[in-house]
Amino acid sequence: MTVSNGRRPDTGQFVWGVSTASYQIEGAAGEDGRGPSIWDTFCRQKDRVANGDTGDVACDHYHRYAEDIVLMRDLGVQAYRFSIAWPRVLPTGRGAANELGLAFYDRLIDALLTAGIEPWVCLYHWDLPQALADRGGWTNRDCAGWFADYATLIARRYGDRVKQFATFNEPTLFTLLGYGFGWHAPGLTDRSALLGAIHHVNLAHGAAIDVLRAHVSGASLGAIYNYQPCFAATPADEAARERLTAFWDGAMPDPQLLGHYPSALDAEIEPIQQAGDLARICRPVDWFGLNHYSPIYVQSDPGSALGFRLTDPPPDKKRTGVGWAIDPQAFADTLVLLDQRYRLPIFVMENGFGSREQPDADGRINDQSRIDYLAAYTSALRDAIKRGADVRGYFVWSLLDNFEWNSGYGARFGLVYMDYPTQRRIPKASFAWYANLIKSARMQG
Ligand code: IFM
Repeated sequence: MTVSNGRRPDTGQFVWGVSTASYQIEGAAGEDGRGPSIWDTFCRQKDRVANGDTGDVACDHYHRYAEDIVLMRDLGVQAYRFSIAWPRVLPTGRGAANELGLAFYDRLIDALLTAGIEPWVCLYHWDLPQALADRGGWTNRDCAGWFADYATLIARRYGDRVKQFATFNEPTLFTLLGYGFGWHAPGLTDRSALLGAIHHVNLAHGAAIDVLRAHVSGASLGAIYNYQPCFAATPADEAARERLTAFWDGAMPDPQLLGHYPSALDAEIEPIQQAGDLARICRPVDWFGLNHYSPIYVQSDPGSALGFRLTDPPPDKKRTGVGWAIDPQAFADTLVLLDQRYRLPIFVMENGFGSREQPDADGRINDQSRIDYLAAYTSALRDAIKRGADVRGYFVWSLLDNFEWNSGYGARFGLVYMDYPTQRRIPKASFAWYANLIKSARMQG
C-alpha cells in the first residue's frame, strides 16, 4: 500500500545493502554505443579532476559485474543500489534507445535476482548525456521532459523485475557543486544557472515519479537526498549557514515532499516558476533515501558566486581519511529530525568512510578506522530507531573503491580494495566486519 507522504505499514525486514553509481564503477565508456556524458567531458578539461583521472575504465564493472555480484553474495546483502547511465541507454539523451546498453542492465538485474539480491535502481547519479548539456542540460526546462521520457523507457524495460526506484541521487549536491561551486560537471559558478537547475531537477523528479507509478506495478519510489547539519565556522558566519542549509538540505526535499521551497530560496526561485509547478513537483512517494557521512562547516565568502564557501571542521573534531568530521550523534539526530519533518520511512542509502589506504606488506587492507566509523554510525542508527525514527534499511557506500569524482581514484570508500592496474578486487577487513554485522542482525530477526 502507498500512502501519500505518510506512513507505510512495516511489512518487511530491515534491508542491508551496498550502493554504487554508474560513472564511478562501470568503465566501458566508449563501448557498445554508449554516448558521452558531462563527466566524460569534464574529466578531459585541464585541472578538473585529481591526477587527470577519468571514468573510462573505472572498476570495469560493465564486464566484471558477475564477479561483483559474487562479492555481494559473500557479504550477505539483501539489496544492491546502483544507477543507470542515461547515455548508455539513450546515447544522445533522447530519441533512439541503445539496445546493447539496455541489455547490460538486463543481465545485471537478472544476475542479481538469481543471487537473491534485490536491485534498487537510481535513475540519475550525475552522468547527464553530453548532447543534452549542449542544449543547456538542467538549466533548460525541457530537461524535465527528457528525463520523464528516459524514466518511461526504464520503467517499461525493467519494471517487471525492479520495484524499488529512486529518481535522483543527491540532487542538491550535484546542482550546488556543478552549477554553483564549479567543482563537479558541468563546472559552472553561476547563481542563475544553479537556481534554474534546482527547479528543473525538481520538475524532473515529479514527472518521473508519475511515470514510474503509471508503468511499474507495485513500485516503491523515492529520491536519495544528502542531508546533514551545517555549522557556521564562527558566529559571524550565521547568515552563510542559513544560505547553505537552504541549498544543501532544503532545495529538493522541501518542494518534493512538503510542496514549498525553503523560505531563504523562495524569492529567487519565484521568477523561474510557472503556475502549477509545485503541484507537479510534490508527488506521493514511499520513502526518503538518506545519504549521510558527516556534518559540514561553512564560512561567508562575499567574493564567491553564492556568498559562502565550505570550510574545514574545527581542529578538535575527529576526521576520516579524507578529512570529513566524524560525528555519529549528528547522524542519529538527523534521522530523528527527518522522521519528524517528512513523515516517511527512511532508507539510509549511503554512509561510509573515505581514506587513502594502501595494502600492507602481506597485501591485506586492515581498515580498522573504517570499521570503527561504521560501528559507531550503525550504533547511532540503532539509537535513532529507539528514539522513534522509522528507519527501514542501511546501505554502505561503497561496495568497491571507485572513481571519487573530482578526487579521482585517490580517495577510497570501498569495502573492497581495487587494484586498478590489474582490476583485482581485494576484500578489506571492513568487508568481513560488515558481513558479520549483517549475519548477526539477520539472526536476531
Ligand atoms: O562517491 C560519492 C557518491 O557518488 C555520492 N555520495 C557521496 C559519495 C562519497 O563522496
